[in-house]
Amino acid sequence: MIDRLESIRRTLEAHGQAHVLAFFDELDRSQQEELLDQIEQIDFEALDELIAEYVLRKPRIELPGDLEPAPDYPFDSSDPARPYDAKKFRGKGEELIRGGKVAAFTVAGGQGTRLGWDGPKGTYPATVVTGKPLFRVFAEQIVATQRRYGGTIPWYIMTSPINDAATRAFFADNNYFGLVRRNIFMFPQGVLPSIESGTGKLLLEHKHQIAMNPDGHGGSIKALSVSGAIEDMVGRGIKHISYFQVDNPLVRAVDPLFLGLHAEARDSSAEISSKMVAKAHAEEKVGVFCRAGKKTMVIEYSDLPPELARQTDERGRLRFGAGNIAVHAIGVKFVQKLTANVHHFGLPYHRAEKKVPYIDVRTGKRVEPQEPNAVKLEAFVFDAIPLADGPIIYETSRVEEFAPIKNAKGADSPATSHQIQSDRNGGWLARNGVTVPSDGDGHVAAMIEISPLTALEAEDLVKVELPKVIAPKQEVVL
Ligand code: UD2
Repeated sequence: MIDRLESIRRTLEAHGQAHVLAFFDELDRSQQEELLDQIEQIDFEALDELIAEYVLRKPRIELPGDLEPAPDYPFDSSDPARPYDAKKFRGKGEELIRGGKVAAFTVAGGQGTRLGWDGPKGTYPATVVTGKPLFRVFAEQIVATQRRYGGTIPWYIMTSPINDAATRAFFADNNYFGLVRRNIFMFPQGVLPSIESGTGKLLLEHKHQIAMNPDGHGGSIKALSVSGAIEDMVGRGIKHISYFQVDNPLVRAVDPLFLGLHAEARDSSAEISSKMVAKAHAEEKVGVFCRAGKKTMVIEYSDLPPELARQTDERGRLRFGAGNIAVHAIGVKFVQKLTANVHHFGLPYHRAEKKVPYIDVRTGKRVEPQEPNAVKLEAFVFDAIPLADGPIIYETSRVEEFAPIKNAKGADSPATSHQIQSDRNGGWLARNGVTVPSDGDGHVAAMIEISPLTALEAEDLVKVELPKVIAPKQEVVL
């Protein structure tokens, strides 16, 4: 222990971080071990570079001068702007699913602080009437898709060290939602220390613990590799990964048309493809797909100058209006390419200034900062797009597929998500001849929930016994 402590102390001193041992002598044996283990996990050489590049200075986001909107495959495949054979591509996607070539992948490592939910976000009760948790909604989609096409869709779930145990327990308590246990592969993402702004110092969250944060959903690329998930996929013959975030109960977890376009479209390298929806308004907080020269990229909402965000085209639509809903199809080979050199993981980091509580090393007292005091570094998965040869973008319909739950109140809250879920489900019923009440603003005035086990899309309701009329405010579960 003494030798180990001395060697760690020397490393810390060499990097100006020895203060994290300030309370070492007060700790009990297991806490001392925990702290030393944590310190040994940190790559201080790499951290010094990150601190110099992202914490002690703010890297300026240089927007390319030749920024243009990125082209996409429109939702309406007969749109004269870019017609395509949707039936053919859907068939290709179905073949891939049937042949066991597709895996589902949920990134569920985020901290969910904005929602104020004390537990992994995937355990949040998301549906309109029965309050089904997000994880169950995705599981039911996977079960239903497997039933329809045959073939197995293994499900990979990225957790974080903070919510990994709770996520595993939730799945076990729920009997894996009817899925086969060995087809679910969970792994925690990486973490990085949260760094004090201005000083570049590590912060102690507790006397025996350094403050750390998950390394962003972009960390999923590296985590897929180091966790062995990619190796597992290769062993199963998986070629494509259907990537989605844990916060969207309307996401089409495995979409045959999108996967078919990704794998087979002429301009797609099948490396990474993305879904987009038209932005609801100029200020909506989603990144937008852009192109500069030959590169396609997402410019995050906070980096897009307001004058560009507000520009309109000749049809009066937002020019930079292709909103990123964080749904991607990713080639297994592409992940292998990006992670071939584990020491040089290619995605850049983004800095976010946050309030991080810490123990003051001079007084030993806990400080709850009122203003942001620290920088958290995160990688974003969409930064992989410019690294791909032929990334494509496919437009989907907002009401069909995008109802995220991010905040407790206001935009992207349970209330807005419930309304969109009822709107989508009411639309499906109306298309099948049911009279559905409307509130006069174009929204459905009832609470309608449809399980993926009943229908994955509107057409599936043809075989279901449906009510003729739904009354205003009625609760319907199908
Ligand atoms: C993200 C996108 C935004 C838009 C929006 C659509 C970024 C930076 N912005 O906004 O452009 O596409 O989603 O809904 O991505 N996560 C992890 N590990 C982490 C961090 C996040 O697994 O370390 C997961 C998290 O559990 C969630 C998702 O990534 O499923 C979204 O993360 P977020 O809440 O940080 O991104 P958000 O909503 O600001």
